[in-house]
Amino acid sequence: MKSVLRALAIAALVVPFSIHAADELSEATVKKVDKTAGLVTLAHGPIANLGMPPMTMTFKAREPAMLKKVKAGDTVRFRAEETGGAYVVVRIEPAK
Ligand SMILES: [Cu+2]
Repeated sequence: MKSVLRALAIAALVVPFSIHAADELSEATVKKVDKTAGLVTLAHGPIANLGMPPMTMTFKAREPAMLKKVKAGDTVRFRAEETGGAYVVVRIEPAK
């Protein structure tokens, strides 16, 4: 019984954090867009949800059509997730 209460207490703490983390966006400057291959190279700031420090790297877009609204030189906000060992951009938008 004690362990059940403990599990519930942990869930109560973790769930709101997870909901917030799912919305978290990182910032980047677009270096290169390859719409055909569905790849985008970003000079990105820290990515908290992946524990990744700032760097320049190439991501796969979840859908190549996502890349129509961004171009090299743009400042963007994006969400990347690790899927099957690859880093995939699941959301990307020009920063306002
Ligand atoms: Cu990176």
